[in-house]
Formats: sequence, structure tokens, C-alpha cells
Amino acid sequence: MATREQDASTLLTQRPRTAPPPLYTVLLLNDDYTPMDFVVAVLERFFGKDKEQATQIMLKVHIEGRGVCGVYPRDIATTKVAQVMAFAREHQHPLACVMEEN
Ligand code: TYC
Repeated sequence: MATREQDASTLLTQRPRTAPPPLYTVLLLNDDYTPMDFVVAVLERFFGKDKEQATQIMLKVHIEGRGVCGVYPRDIATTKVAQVMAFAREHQHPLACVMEEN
């Protein structure tokens, strides 16, 4: 006996019941005190950027006030923000890292 879900015609026409989980953009914010080379090191260490990519993002943040480090599922974004904030505080820099739902 075919259920509603198993019927070939409805399989193709029904919408998925669950929305895909949201993604979060992780950003760095500018400040007047965190050294540029520290920001570059953060982007290399926590976001897998090479020196050139990291330098471009750091300069964008310095000039425009904010810049994208990456886009991740919620748990990964939350962990990255916490790791960056802890690392910055260990080194006594005011660097801010935030996440925004897409
Ligand atoms: N504005 C900082 C300076 O002039 C550099 C900086 C860049 C700080 C990016 C934070 O997220 C940041 N030393």
C-alpha cells in the first residue's frame, strides 16, 4: 500500500518540511588599539587564511570598520567567535569578533 509520502507524483511536488539550518557570518570589527599583525595572525590561525588573504581582510576592517572572516553553521560560528575573543583577551587586545545570522 502506497503512503502519501511514497506516492511518486507527490514525492516530486511536495516541498521539504524543514528549512535548511541558517548560516552565520563571522566578522571582525575595527578598533584603534589591536595591532595589525595580531589581526592577521587571528585570521590565519582561526579562519585558515593565508598571509595575503588575511592582510586584505585586516585592511578592509581597518578602512571600512568590519570585514567577513567566514560563513559557518551556528555551532561552528559560535566557537570561532569565542576562540577569537579569548585569544584577544589573553593578549590584552580589545579586538571584537561577532556573528550575524544570514
Ligand atoms: N585599526 C587597527 C590599527 O590601526 C588595526 C585593526 C584592524 C584592528 C582590524 C582591529 O579588526 C581589526 N592598529
